[in-house]
Amino acid sequence: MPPDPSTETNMYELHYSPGTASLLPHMMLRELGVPFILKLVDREAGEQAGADYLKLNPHGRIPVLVDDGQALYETAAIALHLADRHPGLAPAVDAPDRADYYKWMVHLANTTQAEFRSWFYPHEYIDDPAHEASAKAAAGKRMMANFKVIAGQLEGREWLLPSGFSAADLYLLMMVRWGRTLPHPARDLPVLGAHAQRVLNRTAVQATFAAEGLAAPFV
Ligand SMILES: N[C@@H](CCC(=O)N[C@@H](CS)C(=O)NCC(=O)O)C(=O)O
Repeated sequence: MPPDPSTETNMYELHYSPGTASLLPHMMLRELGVPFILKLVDREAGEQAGADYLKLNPHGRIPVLVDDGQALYETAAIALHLADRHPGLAPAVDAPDRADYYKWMVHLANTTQAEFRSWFYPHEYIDDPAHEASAKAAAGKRMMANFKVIAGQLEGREWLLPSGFSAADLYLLMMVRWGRTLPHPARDLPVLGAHAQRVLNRTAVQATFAAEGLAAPFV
């Protein structure tokens, strides 16, 4: 549980919406055990496009992390920042795994998560609405191919990095969770299903899902 806000100063403020990309920084904050406040962005009411939220993120997207008055957006940037500020979720800068850690964080952000934008919001990628179903189908195929490659890389390992659990595993869980909506759900690749379960077994992850009111099946 986050500490009592009334007793803390300079606390992180995470602007979130349940199950969205804010899930990664939310899980990280709980894993790291640092104080934070959650601020719900009401997507039903379009709050992410409202004047107040646009002051935090002019792109109108979730999440935003406010750190000591500075608003930071982009999920991966927030994740890298938190992992740098607090030990426990990333290899040290000079550790052998550090380059691999960058690779995973950037791949999951720049390819896997970015592809999901085209799966969940296909209309943004086409001019003619008649092509929406086709754009979505193509996105689904790219996603499933991406997950197959990731599963191959994870084969025989407990976590993405040889040195152990990291923020990249939390990122992958969020991707596999979103991938439950694909024609072939990501969790059905046995390596990914087993990895997701290992991450879901973590106390901080369970606390995050409970706090966001996310119901089973989680992936
Ligand atoms: N690249 C951005 C993408 C964030 C993003 O697409 N967030 C979605 C929720 S998962 C969102 O805010 N959707 C609402 C909208 O686009 O209006 C990031 O990683 O922070």
